[in-house]
Formats: sequence, C-alpha cells, structure tokens
Amino acid sequence: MVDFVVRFLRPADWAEPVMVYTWTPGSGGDQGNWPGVPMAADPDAPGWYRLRLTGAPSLHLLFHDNRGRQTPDLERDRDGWFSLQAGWTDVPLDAALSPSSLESPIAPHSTPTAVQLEPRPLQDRLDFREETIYFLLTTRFYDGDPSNNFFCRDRIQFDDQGNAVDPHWRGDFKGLIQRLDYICDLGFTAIWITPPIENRSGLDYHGYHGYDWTRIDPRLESPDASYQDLIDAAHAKGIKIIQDVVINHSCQYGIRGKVHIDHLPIKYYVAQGSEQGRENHGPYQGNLGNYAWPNRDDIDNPVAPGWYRECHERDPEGIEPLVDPKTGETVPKSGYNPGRFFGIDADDLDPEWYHQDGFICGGDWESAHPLQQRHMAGDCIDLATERQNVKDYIIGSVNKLLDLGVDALRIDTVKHIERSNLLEYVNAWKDHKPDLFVFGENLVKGYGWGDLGGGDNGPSEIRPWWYTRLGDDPCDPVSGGDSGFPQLDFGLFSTFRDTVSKGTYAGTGQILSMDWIYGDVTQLVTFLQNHDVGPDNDFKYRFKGDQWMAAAAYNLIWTARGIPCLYFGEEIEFMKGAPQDVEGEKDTLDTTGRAYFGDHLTDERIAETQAHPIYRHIRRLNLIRRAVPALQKARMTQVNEWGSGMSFVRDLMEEGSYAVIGLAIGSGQQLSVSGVRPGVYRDAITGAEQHCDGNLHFPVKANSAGIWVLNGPGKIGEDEVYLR
Ligand SMILES: [Ca+2]
Ligand SMILES: [Ca+2]
Repeated sequence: MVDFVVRFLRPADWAEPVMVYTWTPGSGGDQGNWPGVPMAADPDAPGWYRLRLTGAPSLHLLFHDNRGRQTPDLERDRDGWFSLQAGWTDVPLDAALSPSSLESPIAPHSTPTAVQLEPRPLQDRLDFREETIYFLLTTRFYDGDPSNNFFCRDRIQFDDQGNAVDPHWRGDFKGLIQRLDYICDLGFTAIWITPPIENRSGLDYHGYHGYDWTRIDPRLESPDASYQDLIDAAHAKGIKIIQDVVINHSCQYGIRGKVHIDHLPIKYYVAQGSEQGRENHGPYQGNLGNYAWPNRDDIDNPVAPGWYRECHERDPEGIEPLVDPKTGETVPKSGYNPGRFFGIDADDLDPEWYHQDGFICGGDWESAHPLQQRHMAGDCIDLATERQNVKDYIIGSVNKLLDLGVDALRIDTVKHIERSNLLEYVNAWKDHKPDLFVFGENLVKGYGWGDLGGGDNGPSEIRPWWYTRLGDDPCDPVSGGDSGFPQLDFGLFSTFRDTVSKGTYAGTGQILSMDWIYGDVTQLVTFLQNHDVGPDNDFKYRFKGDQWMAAAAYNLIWTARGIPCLYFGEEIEFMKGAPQDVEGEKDTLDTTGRAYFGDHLTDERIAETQAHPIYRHIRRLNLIRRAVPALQKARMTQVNEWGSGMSFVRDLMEEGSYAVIGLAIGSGQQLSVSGVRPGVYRDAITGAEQHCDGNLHFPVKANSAGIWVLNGPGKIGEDEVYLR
C-alpha cells in the first residue's frame, strides 16, 4: 500500500467541491463508487485542492466537479500537482512553468483575440465548406408537441404496467425550432434532418420509407410549426437546412396518387391463433390498422383498385368478409398469409414505377447490376429511376421543397442507383437552385478504393469515389473530372475502427495519401459515426472507446479536409456502446443509439448537457474552424503521421489563409514542421506566437492540437479538458 497526496488546480468555471474518482487498473472501473471523494481546499496553496490517497502501487483517477466537467483518465503513483494547463508536475504549477523550465522559443501571445461567435450572414455563405453539420433524426431529437406523437406498429416499448411508452414519432419540427439555440451554441451552422416526406411502414419514424414525396409527414408538423416554419426559424438564426432525400426506393405500399402495390388492407390481418377484434398491442386495439385514422387503414391511395378503396372507406373494424382477389380466400381469417398484408409480390409490380428483378441476395451487394436493380428490403421497393415518369415525380416534388428554402440535399443509398442516372436527379436540382450543395451516402466499410486497391470485394462503380467523378475508367480516377456530387467520407470513417478507437493515428496518413482519388476531396462530409454505423469492431455500435480517443478523433476531423458532421448525442457520449439500430427481435429504440435525446435538452437538464467535456470540445473546434478559412477549404499537404501524432499544412494562400496543424494522441508530442511559409504564426489553441523562418517547432499536449495560423488571430475560445 502506498500513501500520497494529489493536488488539483480548480478551473474558474468548475463547481465546488472538486471530486476525485479512483479505480483499480483492469477492473473496468467500479461505477458503484462514483462520484468518489471530495477534495479539500489546500490552505497553503490558493486555488489548489488536495486529497490524500492510499491504495495499490499506482492509482487510476480523474478529477471532476460532479456537474459534467472532468479531466481525462489519469494515473499517479506519487505526490503530484495536476492542472489542465500543465498536466502532472512534481512541484507547484508556478515553479513548473518558470521560464527556466521552458526551452521552447514560443512566447505567449499577450492579447488574446475575441473571435466573433456568430457565423457570417446566410446570403454571404455560398460555399458549403464554410459550414459544419449537426445530423439528427427529427423524431428522436426533441418533442415540442405531444399531440402529433405516434407509435409505429413494430417494436413498441411497454413499461412494467404494460403501458406503451416512448412513441417512435416523438420529436418534431416544433421541438427542433425550440432547440435551435442549442445547436447554435454548439457552433453548428447546418442541420441535416432525416427525410420529412410522408412515410409508411411498420417502422417508419426515420423517414426512409417514402409514400408521398409531395407532402410533409403530419407527424412532424404542428399548426404553428410547419416545415416552412422550421426553415424560416433556422434561417433567422443563420442555420442552413439539409434535407435527406431517398430516390432509390419507396415504401412497400406504393406512392400516393401514382402507383399502388397489391396487398390486403392491414386491418383485416389476424395472427395465427387469434381472432378479429382481439388485437391488443398498445394503441393498436382490435386490429393493426393505423390507429390514428378513423378508417383504420394504412394507406389512402386514390390509384388503388376499386375494391381496396371501397373497404378503405368503411368497415374500420375489419370484420366484413373480404375476398382476396389473388387467391379467392376470404379474410379476416386467423393466420392467413402475412405476406398478403405486409409484404410484396416482386413478380407483380407495376413496371412503370418499379424494377422487376426481385430482392438483393448475398453476393448481389458487391455487384453493380443486382445492387442497383433489385429491392434492398421488404419495405424498400426499388424504383425504376431511369424512367421519365419516376424522374418527373421525384425531381418535381423535391423542387417544390427547395422552393421552401431548403439549402442542401443529402442523397440516400447512392450505390443502389447507377451513377449517370443518379446525376440526372442531382443536376436537375442544381439547375433549379443554383449553388445548391448536394452530397450522398455510399456506405462502405473499408477504404472503398474498388478496382484500385487490394482487399476490396466490390468494383469502383459502386464505390464513393466513382460518384465524385465523371470518368469511365474504374482503374483511373483522373480520367474524369469532378462530378460535383461529393460523398460522406466512409473511407476515413472506416479507418477509425483501427486508429482512434485504439488510441493512435497510425494508418491515417495512408488513407489521406489517396485524397487524389476524389473529384474534390475538400467537399467530402466527414464523421465519426451516424445512425447506421460506428467505429467499433464490426461497425454496429455507438463509439465506446475512452473519451480522450473521441476528442482526438474530433481534433482530426475538424482540422482535416472535408466538412465535419456530428451525429446528435455524440456531444455527451449519448448511449455510449449501444447498437446504432435495433438488432434483436425484441429490441426497442430506447436500447439503441436512436433513443430519445430530448430528455437531455429540457430546461432543467440542458446546462448539464452543455457542461459535458465533449460538448465544450466540439464547441471550441467549431469556433476555430469558423475563424480559419484554410481549415474549411484547403487540401492537406505535407502530411506526416507517426501513430502518436500527425502534422500537416492547410494552404489557402489564394484567400490569404494558411495554417500548420499538429495533433497528439495518447501522449504529448514535440512537433517540428519544416518547409512552411515564413512569418508570424499564432496558435489558435494556446494563443502562443512565434516568428518562423520556415521551420515551426511546438509542443502539443496529449489529445490536444496545435493550430498555428499565419498572421492568425491568436487564441480562439477557452481551454477545456482536451484542447489546452
Ligand atoms: Ca411530437
Ligand atoms: Ca435502385
């Protein structure tokens, strides 16, 4: 057993008392002991707090204020003084920072500059690379109007008393409008929302099962909070709206007013062993038809056949005999083929609207033709996107939404549509609204080099880079120029599983060396995780690595090329380690990364949320990126990566902006970057200044960054746990 004293310098914005939380290495932490033991003010050292510790030869510990502010995970085996500025020292901070202890040529910048917090006016922001993006599932973000809440048919959560709780459709535009200031404060200037058009399926709260591209789903709107109201409210705060658009598929019931997919009305479905009128499934009582509609049906399609429309209009209980025109059998009938109610017959689709090639099977996922011509899932029916009537309908519908003021589009399931076909849609929208920014989702777990690199099962034609280019040689990207259709950067994302999730940058330099493969790499949208994937071993879970690893990942994403995008909740490590989406048969949303986030945004709890170390970290990164054009628009040059650190240059001298970046992960690093432009540099992190003759030398603390800006403004934002 050992016995030593730790001291901690309380930052001005930390609450009192400062707490020490300790755990034994290898035990995974004993959460039962949280929040640990309070420290006492040190009578001999003003501002310092002290605590005597006894325990194993070395102790793992962290300091926190029980209000969400905390240090990284620390380790100590002897007396020590810890401050956010200097880390551990064996002597008090003043002595540790005396001039004789510093061998750096760096002088502190004497007048820290107050950098403008507000983004530039919307009308001046024509280049989308100036933005950073907050991505949210509208229905899971914040509930401003309980009257539009709705339970999907599938995966209802019941409490101990058997009451249905946590409606899938819960958050809405009214709630989002009420919390725009939260997103502003976090420093984001654009919000990517899930598809807002009217949806249908047993689980459609996320918007990816479109039924009517011309209407906004009423479960998102309120009398005083329409989609137009949301767009106007966002614009009034300088925030852009990115609308998610699905082109590839519709829901399994067809498209209102355009095409019907044959099935029986769901209100006539009776499970095996049950009888009509006995269905007891939360708000679905009597039958499984839409409980919010008086006629208890799921669709109201005017192009459905006469017999369908007739029983839609009457018989809400679903008790009158109905002959299935396909089989001659009569429903309701216990156990009658569920596929006739919930599924589709792939051989009996309208060829004017749908592809006729069945469902995607195993190997199809790595081969362009089946991937693009077959149905992805039972509730994602592949549209005949090359047909003029489909183009007219989807392009025309989205044009009307652009006219509401939508600022940018995110296109879903890109690899499921052939490139030239998809670009017809993208370019039509750009023609309709000049300066429109459109990016796509081409999901790949790996580098995604296609025919150009080893270890890729798929051809270039289904990979992200292909859609950013116009050439026709899958082995030669530069045979074609920029398509103007950048993609989410799944290549960089995929490396996080092997890099920052393990506390290293090793391998990052390699992927960045392939930046030339994209049409315009500076327009890629970069991210650590989203609603589908996370950087875990098999890409299924929310980031569950240590907090400092996340901080180091964000340092890279916010200083590297591309447009950073944060998935809602990341700022407080929300649902850390949970699967992004439901996995098991019985899973409900509350156990996943799509759990309702609004409980953290109530008036009572929002201050706690905003005090989280990652919230403060992201906020500062956004402020810094906003103030340095080179961080927004320049390519990366002079990339040097050695596992525990990286350095690179962002050269935008054509716009007068130039920055040298150094990153450290896991441990502090001493950086040296040569061949840079001579001049006076100021570090946006520390505010330090140095005159440079072409060689820049500077230290970077563990999991922090150095952002040395030529003729820069100096320190931007306040020190927090990681950037310091
Ligand atoms: Ca609601
Ligand atoms: Ca398709």
